[in-house]
Amino acid sequence: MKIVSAKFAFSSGKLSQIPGDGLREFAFIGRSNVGKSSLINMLTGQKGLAKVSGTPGKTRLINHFVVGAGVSAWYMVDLPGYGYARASKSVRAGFDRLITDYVTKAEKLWFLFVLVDARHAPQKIDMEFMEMLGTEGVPFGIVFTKADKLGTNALAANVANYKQELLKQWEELPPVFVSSSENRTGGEEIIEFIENNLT
Ligand SMILES: Nc1nc2c(ncn2[C@@H]2O[C@H](COP(=O)(O)OP(=O)(O)O)[C@@H](O)[C@H]2O)c(=O)[nH]1
Ligand SMILES: [Mg+2]
Repeated sequence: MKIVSAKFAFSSGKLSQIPGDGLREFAFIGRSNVGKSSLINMLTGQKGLAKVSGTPGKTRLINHFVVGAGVSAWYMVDLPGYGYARASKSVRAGFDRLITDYVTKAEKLWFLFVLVDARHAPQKIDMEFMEMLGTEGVPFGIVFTKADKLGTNALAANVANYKQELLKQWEELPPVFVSSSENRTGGEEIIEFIENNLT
């Protein structure tokens, strides 16, 4: 399946600004610069849909993009990056209020893709974030981004190592995807996964 139509719908600075129109939301999150906007652009086949930026973490908005039309439409949601400035300790696990509000309270959040850079060993902040998702019962998967930056063997080794680390904390592995926006790979599996979760 290919996404045939995707367009910007609205930006929200607060959870209450998100209109409750009943469409399912598939959201993307990760550290700033992990390649979130690039992935959204690749998935939708629109280069300029989400802004790809060299100066991360400036806007703290949730951006909704509507995919398709009518009853089968759904939202692709671009969440602000985490980890560029830790929020106050009072906020759950130290994550930004907008992010925790969205992931814990958005009624139509159907699935959350957590992006991690394929080159790195598991980072504390990502582990903490996934732990919070587990505690809150948010369904999520992991997307290893920038796969083009590694050779085949190094990529496989990193992904295997990451899974091993996860299994120290989790009984079961979440769905795992590997992508490169540079080489335009891995998108089909993500879209197919979403498709399978629409009905
Ligand atoms: N080599 C490579 N670079 C990427 C890839 N995805 C994103 N980038 C680069 O990483 C930087 C941050 O990307 P962006 O999509 O803005 O990340 P975001 O902050 O998570 O939205 C940009 O310079 C992108 O060109 C990828 O798959 N491969
Ligand atoms: Mg971005």
